[in-house]
Amino acid sequence: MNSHFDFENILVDTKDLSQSGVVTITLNRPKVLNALDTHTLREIVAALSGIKELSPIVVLTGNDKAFAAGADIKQMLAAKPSDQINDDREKLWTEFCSFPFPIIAAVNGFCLGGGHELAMACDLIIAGDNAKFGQPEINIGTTPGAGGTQRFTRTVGKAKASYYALTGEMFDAFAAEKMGLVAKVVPYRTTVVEAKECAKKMAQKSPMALRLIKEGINAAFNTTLNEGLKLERRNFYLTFSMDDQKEGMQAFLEKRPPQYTGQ
Ligand code: DAK
Repeated sequence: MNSHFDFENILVDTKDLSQSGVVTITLNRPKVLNALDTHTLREIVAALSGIKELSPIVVLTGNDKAFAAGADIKQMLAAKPSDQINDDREKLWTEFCSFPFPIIAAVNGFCLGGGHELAMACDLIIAGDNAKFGQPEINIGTTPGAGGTQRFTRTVGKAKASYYALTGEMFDAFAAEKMGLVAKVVPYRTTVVEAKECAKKMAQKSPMALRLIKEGINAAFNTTLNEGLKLERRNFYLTFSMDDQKEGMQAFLEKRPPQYTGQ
């Protein structure tokens, strides 16, 4: 493996990249339930930046006990507002969210606070049946800071987001599925396998089309309906300048699998 993929707090597995177009990033701070300190976020963003040119589909996961139990409370305890403002976490979150290709969160165990926010910042969540979600910041005298009042509310609606963010109660994978927060619940031993299968399916599609769809879906969170529809239409028109659109439609008519080049 290339040396720039050697990190302290994450494992980056690129062995499936050339065959199936999938990279797996595993959060690896098991002693603190994968608490997300700034260094870990920096490593995730560096890993994404290192693979971006290869148009990969990314699976982001943790271990059986925790996807991530939130931002690192030890790191935050003594912080002043100025430390928070000057910290580059905000920039790192923005960079994470602007990764152009799909990121699938494969979530087992605790997925709390910043961990939940990180999973929601992915394109979709596949949850193991042992997953526990929540925004417990209220239990430690603070508030969510990376989407726990925003993405969460837009995804599950005001009543559920208010209930969970204001009580700090956790909810399980099946409740999360019912609320539309997770795409699928699977036996926890198979979560990463299922996420990789889903990633492999995506990796067979046109990377540019995937990118445009991701952009469109994210726009549904950020813009008015009319603005979003305009962007969607422009992206649709744009595909007609792509070899991949010609190839996809040609292959359909010739009853053969398409061979996309990403052009
Ligand atoms: N940070 C640091 N250490 C943590 C941790 C965390 N979030 N969560 C767990 N740990 C550590 C524990 O301190 C313990 O360490 P030792 O005592 O062994 O040294 C070890 O992990 C195992 O945890 P427990 O002994 O507590 O394990 P249990 O199974 O008994 O309980 C638990 C598991 C997940 C229920 C519990 O650990 C827990 O409640 N953890 C804290 C969850 C939490 O409050 N998370 C929210 C943190 S605040 C922002 C971006 C993001 C954020 C804010 C701003 N910007 C971009 C501005 C996010 C904020 C947050 O996430």
